[in-house]
Amino acid sequence: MTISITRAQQDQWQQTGYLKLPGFLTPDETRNLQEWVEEISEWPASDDQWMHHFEQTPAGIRLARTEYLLDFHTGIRSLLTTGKIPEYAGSLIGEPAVLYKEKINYKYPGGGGYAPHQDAPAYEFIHNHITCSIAIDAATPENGCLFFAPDLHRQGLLHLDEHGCIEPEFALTLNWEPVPMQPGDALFFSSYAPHKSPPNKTEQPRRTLYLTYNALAEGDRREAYYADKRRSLAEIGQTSAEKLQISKIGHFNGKPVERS
Ligand SMILES: O=C(O)CCC(=O)C(=O)O
Repeated sequence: MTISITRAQQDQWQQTGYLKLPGFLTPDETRNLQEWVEEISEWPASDDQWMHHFEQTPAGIRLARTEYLLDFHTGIRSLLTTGKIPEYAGSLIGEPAVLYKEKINYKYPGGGGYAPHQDAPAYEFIHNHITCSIAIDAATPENGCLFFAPDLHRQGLLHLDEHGCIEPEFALTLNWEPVPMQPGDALFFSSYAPHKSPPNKTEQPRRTLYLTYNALAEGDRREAYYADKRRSLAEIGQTSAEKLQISKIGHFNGKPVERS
């Protein structure tokens, strides 16, 4: 299959740094993905296979994120590494793309939001990368959909704070636009596109799949990325109890799990 991006889609991508494609997955593909995410969310915690990250919500300890899924789910592996998702990613990058990382953010009721940030500082092994997010549940401003500040993705890294996020004062000056999604919609965005999301203030989950691809010319760096991330989180986890660290940048505003 060869993907062709329309002129209008290219223009929007170039102009804003993100591109929403409604109905990107078929209803069958969407249903399959919803079932797979349900299955994955029931996997037990593991130290050396998939990576579950938990947060404290008003309803108790809930999953905030699961990542490193590829080797443990054949359906997910095929969806992420063959067909339209990597093809679209390659078309937008402008050359063949390879998966760099994959994660599900669950954002269950009461789940934390994300401070204004660009993804690029968290992805140290590559330069040319984009993310495809796919809605598992409807995403709205109330349950924590993404907000973007358009037209800034060609400016490299913006003013960053000590957590690797966009300086809060500077973030307040930006023009943030919500990007609501329906299940099966895709949203591609540049790793330099400033984005943020509020907490989930509703009683329903807002689960989203995030897939990051890099130009194959930069190599397949996924295993190196995850080895480094596991090492780094193990070190941080031992020294910080105040901030819940689920990434190499401190963008997640979820509450650390309260241990009794
Ligand atoms: O899932 C969200 O609400 C935001 C996710 C995000 O920006 C990230 O994981 O870097």
